Amino acid sequence: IVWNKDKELRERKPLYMLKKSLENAPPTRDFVGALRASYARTGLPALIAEVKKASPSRGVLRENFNPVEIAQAYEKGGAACLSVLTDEKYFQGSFENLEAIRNAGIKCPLLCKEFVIDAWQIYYARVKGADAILLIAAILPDLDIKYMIKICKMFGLAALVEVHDERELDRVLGIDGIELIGINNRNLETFEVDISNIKKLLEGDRGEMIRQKDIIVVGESGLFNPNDVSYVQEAGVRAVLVGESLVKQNDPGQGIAS
Ligand code: IGP
Repeated sequence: IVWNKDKELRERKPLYMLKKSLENAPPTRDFVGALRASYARTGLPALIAEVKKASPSRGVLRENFNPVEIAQAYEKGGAACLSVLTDEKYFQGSFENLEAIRNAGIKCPLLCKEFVIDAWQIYYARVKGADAILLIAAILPDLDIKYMIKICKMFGLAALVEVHDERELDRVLGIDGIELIGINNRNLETFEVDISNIKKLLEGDRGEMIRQKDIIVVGESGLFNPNDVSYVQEAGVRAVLVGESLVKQNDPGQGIAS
């Protein structure tokens, strides 16, 4: 897969045109704080519940897909934060979904789940009501990650920096100011999912360094039941990102307790 963003980037407004919208954007909410508070309260990994219609590996996950209803169900069910897919090509998401969820008065902070390759996308996510954005180490050089983290700080946005292997994790651990690291169990090239990936990456010195820096690790993908969640918690995870297993339930909020 090539994470092709040509269409969006071609249609983008220049930054100076976004400036007015930026002034009117809703205030950001504390994404990292919400994760910490939930973990402190429950002693269980904080849940980031994902509003996801489809994926390249699984196809359409839910037929009657109403993003606002799903977000409301997640909030009611006890999610700490939400993740909203905005990529259209592979996930059938949209920035309109993000905006609609933000405007529906959802209090959970929102992660904009996008393949960010250009700083413009961060400004745009902010305009559409995001409280956090995703930065994928596999598609961004270190310099871009550093630069984008600065932009996020300027806006009060959190950055979830995603890694899949040791090499990416080591790169990211060398960058200052990172508060959230996502470890993806899914290989974005082969789509294979292996939840022991988190354990492998957090063993030894890397796990120690993460604890010292008080970075929150988010366990991402392929988590389906309480056993999976305890397994990654034991490995050192303080938050989890769950999409498929929740979105497929009749009532997506009901799934959270179980
Ligand atoms: C959710 P799952 O297996 O619970 O539906 O996974 C989330 O981790 C996954 O959607 C994801 C993702 C990504 C999607 C993780 N990293 C990067 C798009 C881009």
